[in-house]
Amino acid sequence: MMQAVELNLDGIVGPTHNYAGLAAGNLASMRHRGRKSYPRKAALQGLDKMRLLMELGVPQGVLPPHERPYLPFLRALGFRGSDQAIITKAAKDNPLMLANCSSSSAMWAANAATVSPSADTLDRKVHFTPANLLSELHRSLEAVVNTRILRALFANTRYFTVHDPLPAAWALRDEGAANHLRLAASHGGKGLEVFAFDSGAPYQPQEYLHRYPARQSLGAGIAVRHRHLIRKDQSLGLQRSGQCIDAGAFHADLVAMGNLDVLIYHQQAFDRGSMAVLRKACHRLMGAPPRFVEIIEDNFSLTDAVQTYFFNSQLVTLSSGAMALIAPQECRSHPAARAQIDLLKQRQLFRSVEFVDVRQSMLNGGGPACLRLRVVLNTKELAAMHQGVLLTPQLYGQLTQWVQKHYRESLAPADLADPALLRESRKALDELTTLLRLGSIYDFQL
Ligand code: SUG
Repeated sequence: MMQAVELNLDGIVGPTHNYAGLAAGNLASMRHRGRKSYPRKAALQGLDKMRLLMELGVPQGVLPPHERPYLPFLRALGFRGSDQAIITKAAKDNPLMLANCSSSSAMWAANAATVSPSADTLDRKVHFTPANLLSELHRSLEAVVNTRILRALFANTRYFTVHDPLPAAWALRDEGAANHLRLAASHGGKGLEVFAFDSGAPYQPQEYLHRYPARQSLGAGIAVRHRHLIRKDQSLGLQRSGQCIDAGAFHADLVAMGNLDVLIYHQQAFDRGSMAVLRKACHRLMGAPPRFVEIIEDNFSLTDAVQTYFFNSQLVTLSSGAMALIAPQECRSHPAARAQIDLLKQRQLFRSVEFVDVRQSMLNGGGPACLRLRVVLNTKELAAMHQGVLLTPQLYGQLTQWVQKHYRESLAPADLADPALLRESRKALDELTTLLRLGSIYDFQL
């Protein structure tokens, strides 16, 4: 068995970070609609979290933001003329569509793709399926560029396969790693890949049963398992409860967190029968009982979970082998969340706790774990990927300077109508691709 590590790739917050309230079923996004945003602060908060991980010895990398506003989308809707004319016209005639193509939502990298490490796949390659993100219009625009970026980062076909996103069909709607868990005795060992899904029957649109959209289909998990060549005994589907969706937990990573043999989940997160099957399957695969912790509603309610994003903490393995919990600062001052953290620490599920301030992202419903894509890589694979995105103290310094130079301090919803924002963003992103040695990845560069 090869030594492997978990690389965390965080999405850099984009220059157009704003609160347009676009995500149905995401309570924070809906609640903060129309608020003034602080793109510079948001990007620096994200970079500081990455630096913390790097300093803790966890391999850390970055994913570049996407080009926003995304003019190819507005052109596809029939807008004609110069870029400037299109933005002015869209702001007047269809501000909702302008908002949709101006969101910086690609920052939530946990939704960028589903990743299967080589220890789980029959051809021993690392497989990626970029998510089609079909449930929310603004997010569906990310799939094409995510595919391009992942292909630039993981270009070596000897080690990596970056698939196309699943066909853009409702029955195959896919939100990536936010609904994917991997349990294993070690990163390099065989893992059990768990595909959480929201609807009931395989290809039936049962989302109408819920108040909010059910964003992950069962069909997506089945297809990803097949295309990633995951061994039969190494995968499992896990149905999420409708209660979660209605309480505003729109992804599995808002009600469960896992790392290696540890899984901490809310009592109402999943179907009970499936949890028993999962526990057995883990035990069989690892040869020892996994460490599962169920947090019961009476001690910590689903409402608390959605309010604090406790389950959206990052549970990571440090170089010492011990685990650390990277929790949103909102948990520090919340008595019930704090009590859970103290209890779990006492039970030695992790050795240390770090609270991070990602408030700007949280106001749009994205906590620490939403901002990162986990990629388990062995030594050879890590060396074979594009090195320019791996965070070093030097790159951290360059990126903070780059943000200071290009990002606006604040953005009000009306500012999306300003064509200068497009010019500023393109200039920033163009410089970023040079900084990260990425070549041309944006439409405006092609
Ligand atoms: O898809 N918010 C994101 C938050 C994603 C959180 N990710 C995970 N749980 N892994 C979403 O709901 C709000 C965007 C806006 O209005 O611009 C938004 O898209």
